[in-house]
Amino acid sequence: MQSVPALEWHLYQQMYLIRRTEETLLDLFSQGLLFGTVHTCIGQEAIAVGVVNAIDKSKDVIWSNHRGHGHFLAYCDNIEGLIAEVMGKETGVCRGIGGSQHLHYNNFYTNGILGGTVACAVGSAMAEKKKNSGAITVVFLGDGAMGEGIVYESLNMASLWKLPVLFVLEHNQYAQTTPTSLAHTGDLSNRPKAFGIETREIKADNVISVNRLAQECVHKVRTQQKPLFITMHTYRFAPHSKGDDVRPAAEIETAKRSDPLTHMRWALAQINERRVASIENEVDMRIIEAVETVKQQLVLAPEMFFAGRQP
Ligand SMILES: Cc1ncc(C[n+]2csc(CCOP(=O)(O)OP(=O)(O)O)c2C)c(N)n1
Ligand SMILES: [Mg+2]
Repeated sequence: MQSVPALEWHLYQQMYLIRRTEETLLDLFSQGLLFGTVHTCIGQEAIAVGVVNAIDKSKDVIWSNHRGHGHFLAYCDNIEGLIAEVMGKETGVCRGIGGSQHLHYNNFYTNGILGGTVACAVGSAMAEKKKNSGAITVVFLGDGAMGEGIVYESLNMASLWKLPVLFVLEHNQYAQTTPTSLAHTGDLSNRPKAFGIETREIKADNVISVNRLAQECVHKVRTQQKPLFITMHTYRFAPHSKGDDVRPAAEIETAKRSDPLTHMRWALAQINERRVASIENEVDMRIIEAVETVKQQLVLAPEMFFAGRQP
């Protein structure tokens, strides 16, 4: 039997875990068990998994955005902490106070203010450089965020001050319901070049290729101590958040033909179907158990929310 490198099994396991967790969150939302809204990265998992597995988790910093569950799970695998956080439970990774868009764990941060996180990433890259920690910063942003002026100020400073930042543009062709073509002129992937930043571009439908490119870029950013910008072409299969989807059904169906999860599953199953099934079964069980555990816990009461937070 042909052998598959351990890394590839791991990448598949993480993509499957992210997909199933996100589907579960949508389910919980429909049952009225989630607070706020939820933005899933269903269809875009190869980016989260490919990039996060290229960094040094012991020191590198990640800034993510409103669509950050996949980045978070690829970083720390904490299903229960995520589900509890989104369900407003005290056992959540931010004690139920942050919610879906404000996740923080070790060197991982998310925030829903488009573009704001890009400036934060440049700041953290500068701090790490001054500390000589050897850490790089990775920031994920969407094509919609490329309409924010602060992104361009950030690109300018990152280049001017030679900061080790890897910008990862998840170009899923839409900002909420607005197609890129109605919001931006020119080619988004070329814009960083105006600031002297090197760029790369990839169709993110194969996690192994994404991971290889990310490894090469992480190495370059770390050793050359300067920024790099990757545009990753992708597509989200689910609505922007919940129910806000006006994209043509045929377009979504066509995009699903490039589903990174289905493709990798097919390839791995040709080699070892039983192992694929066992990986999936284990993940399914972990998610079921996490949901059951979290459901039993108390929702954060208002007085707990504000406890210790008064001036
Ligand atoms: C500064 C700011 N303006 C508007 C919003 C509302 N908003 C949330 S997500 C979103 C669309 C984002 O599109 P994109 O950056 O392409 O990311 P995607 O949702 O496609 O992953 C908008 C407009 C926001 N969060 N922050
Ligand atoms: Mg987008």
